[in-house]
Amino acid sequence: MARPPLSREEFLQEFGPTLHYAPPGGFRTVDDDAALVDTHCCFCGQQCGIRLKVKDNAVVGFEPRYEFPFNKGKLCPKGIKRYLQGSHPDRLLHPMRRTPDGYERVTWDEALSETVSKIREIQAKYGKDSFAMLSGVSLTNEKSYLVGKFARVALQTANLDYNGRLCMVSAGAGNKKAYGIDRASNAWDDIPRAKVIFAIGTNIAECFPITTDYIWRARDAGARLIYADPRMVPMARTADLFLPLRIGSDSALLMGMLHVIIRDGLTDEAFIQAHTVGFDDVRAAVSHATPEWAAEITGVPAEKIELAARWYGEAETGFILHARGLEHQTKGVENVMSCANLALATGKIGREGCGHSTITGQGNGQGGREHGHKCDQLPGNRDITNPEHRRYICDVWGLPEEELPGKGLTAQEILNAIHAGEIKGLLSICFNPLVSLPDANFNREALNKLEHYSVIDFFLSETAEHADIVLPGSLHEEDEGTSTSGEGRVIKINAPVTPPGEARRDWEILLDIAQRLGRGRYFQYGSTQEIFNELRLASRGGTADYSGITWEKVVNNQGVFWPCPQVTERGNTTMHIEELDSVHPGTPRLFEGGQFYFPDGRARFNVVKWRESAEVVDDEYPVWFTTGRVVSQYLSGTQTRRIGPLVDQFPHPKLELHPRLARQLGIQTDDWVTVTSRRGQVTIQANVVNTIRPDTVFMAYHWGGRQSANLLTQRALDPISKIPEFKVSTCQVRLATPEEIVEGENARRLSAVTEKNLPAGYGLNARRQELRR
Ligand SMILES: Nc1nc2c(c(=O)[nH]1)N[C@H]1C(S)=C(S)[C@@H](COP(=O)(O)OP(=O)(O)OC[C@H]3O[C@@H](n4cnc5c(=O)[nH]c(N)nc54)[C@H](O)[C@@H]3O)O[C@H]1N2
Ligand SMILES: Nc1nc2c(c(=O)[nH]1)N[C@H]1C(S)=C(S)[C@@H](COP(=O)(O)OP(=O)(O)OC[C@H]3O[C@@H](n4cnc5c(=O)[nH]c(N)nc54)[C@H](O)[C@@H]3O)O[C@H]1N2
Ligand code: SF4
Ligand SMILES: [Mo]
Repeated sequence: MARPPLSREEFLQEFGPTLHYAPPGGFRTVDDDAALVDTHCCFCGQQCGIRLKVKDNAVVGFEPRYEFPFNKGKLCPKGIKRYLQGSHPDRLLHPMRRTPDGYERVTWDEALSETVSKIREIQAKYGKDSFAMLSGVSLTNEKSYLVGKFARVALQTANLDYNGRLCMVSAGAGNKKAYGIDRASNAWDDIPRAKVIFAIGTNIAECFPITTDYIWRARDAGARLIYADPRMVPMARTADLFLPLRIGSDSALLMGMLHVIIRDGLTDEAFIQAHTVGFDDVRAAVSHATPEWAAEITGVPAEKIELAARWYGEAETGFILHARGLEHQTKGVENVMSCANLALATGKIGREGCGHSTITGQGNGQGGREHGHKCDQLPGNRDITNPEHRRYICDVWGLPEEELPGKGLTAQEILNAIHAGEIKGLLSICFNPLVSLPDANFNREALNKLEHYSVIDFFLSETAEHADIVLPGSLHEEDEGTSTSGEGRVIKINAPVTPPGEARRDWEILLDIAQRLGRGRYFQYGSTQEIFNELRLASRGGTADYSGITWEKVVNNQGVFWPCPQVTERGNTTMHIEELDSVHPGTPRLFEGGQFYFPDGRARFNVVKWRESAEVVDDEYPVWFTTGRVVSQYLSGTQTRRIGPLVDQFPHPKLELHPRLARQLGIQTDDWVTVTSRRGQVTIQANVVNTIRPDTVFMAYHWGGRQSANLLTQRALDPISKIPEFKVSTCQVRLATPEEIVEGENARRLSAVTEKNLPAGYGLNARRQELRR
């Protein structure tokens, strides 16, 4: 049913991606009387402070926001060009209904009536859980919380999950198992105080550019940098020690390091005794993991593993940083726990200059994983299967407990269930699964089987091309609320402009649907601040306690670090959220004094045993395949592939491979190559570089269609976190045939259209003008 009604060419002409270069009227003309509004970048989890220039209800530029302590005015290429997202010619400006040969403009009433009648029809026929919802954490805390409540209370489905399932869940599960709480252990201010920094599975310079500055400051103060990655990514090129490990071998490397630390007496016995549980089992589990054993598996020389262990173990203070490189694996949770074992064994946590942190990826990847739009979660990082937690949230919501659904399916499992015909309807907001989930051919088949699909977005993403009803939602700068940065700092997002045309704020769309589903009484909010106040109450007593945080406190303090419970001067908690302002200052550094978030206050060592990834190289697929990012593109690219200057920096995906492998295969830079896996194939140009292991190729994943890296990846999931194994699969590589090259060139041609090439008054540009009037 939900098949795209237009050809790729037609979609491109009508909905873009159009490369947008300058605000209407040009950049310079608007300088003088533009208003300046403090807010944050809409992209990654660093959530840099930015000052937007606003004129005539449009964002037309930016200035540095020096006062915000995290980035002190600095921005990366994406932050600098983010303003080109506003007033974009591809912006969806009115609701649409799919017809056999395209889309027709409909009123909000028609669009929402159809969505609601399809929800009712499908649920009556196949049961409540046959209608699923997918959400995303570019949304604010308020909207994340609202979606969690909306799906359970208005849609009444268990099947709600979010795009953080592809991102933060291995770290989340590992953090909870080791420390009892899921947050970066420290404010980033502790990084420059570390004497050794161990970065593993993260391309910091390209993905977290502002964190680079914190690491430089540590190095200026004499810190050593150890870097482990299958690619010599930009920051690794400057490291004191580089460990080019084979993809999927992280836990072996980390076990080898712990073995050396224990063997050489570099553990902190007093810390282990006083503040942890389970060390003996972990010690036993790594007794065989000699550096030679680890070298065999990882391909990193044993002497380097020894040196890394000694540098980390001997330093007075140290910080471990990782991101998706070791988390995007079927062993993601185990890899995170292995890092925690290192930090705990050496007592390098909970004090100045010491920490172990995942680097959160998505804009609100931290806050969005606390307030209940995960399939197994309720607000405050509560557990949807825990009777006490359910009771508390039902009290806050005024919902009879038997009406609260249980645990649902995770993101890829929802697509699997759609493919299997078990889920028939879908509502999505802020997620582009067709580009971002693994095994895109499979997911496309799944979307084609849906009986109904409604989408809330501001651009027509590749997934949205399959929608029956398109509901134009709001950009970051059009909806106010809070977000929680990768540090754990709750910050304020301001909305200097209102949605253009007939587009509406996301939360108002959800409220309208809830009302039409007859559940309006549970959603009586007049503003997002009212939603935040309910979130505070709902989070109270959970591990992610926001009850002591007010918007005012956030603004006055340049952010507040959770946990921040509501306590009065006398130390007691209050009965009602608005009653008293909390005196709690927030918690920039977790675990001070060795206090962890388990009932006995002790951290947990977790035994990890070495095992292989889901797919390993063989005669048929002899090359390791891995995926990730480039600095100028963001996620599935829906947003950044529309910003001209960012596309100019990196217009198309390329296959990174080492000269030795290239020589074997007869490939040179810019040759067209075909990469094949068990799932699919792509034809792109090669980029021969010295900075990657000779047994591995790398492809950035920000593109859709025939340029999508996820045509090749597999749907294997981590058994605990259910994160897909984006970082490890296998492939064949060869020179492309002439026919494949033609297809490859076609895919490029159809990936974007340049604004300048549009005929005057063409398409949405014209429609946009008309709506603005
Ligand atoms: N420019 C840019 N910045 C971003 C984003 C973006 O799309 N673009 N997205 C944001 C988001 S949501 C996220 S999640 C983060 C991601 O941030 P990162 O995780 O830092 O970025 P990735 O490129 O996904 O992968 C990191 C590294 O993992 C390495 N790697 C591959 N396989 C393995 C392995 O088996 N083991 C180890 N140890 N390393 C491996 C890759 O070589 C790569 O350098 O970035 C955030 N920032
Ligand atoms: N092969 C491979 N695949 C990967 C990864 C990888 O490293 N390799 N990384 C994974 C990771 S870490 C991540 S985080 C995912 C990300 O994957 P996705 O979450 O699917 O990517 P986004 O581009 O963020 O898609 C979000 C959609 O939401 C819309 N949107 C953004 N902000 C808002 C908003 O405020 N309101 C509304 N209504 N819509 C909004 C955007 O226009 C876009 O269409 O991709 C994953 N996929
Ligand atoms: S580092 Fe992240 S938050 Fe900062 S400007 Fe770049 S994309 Fe935006
Ligand atoms: Mo992510």
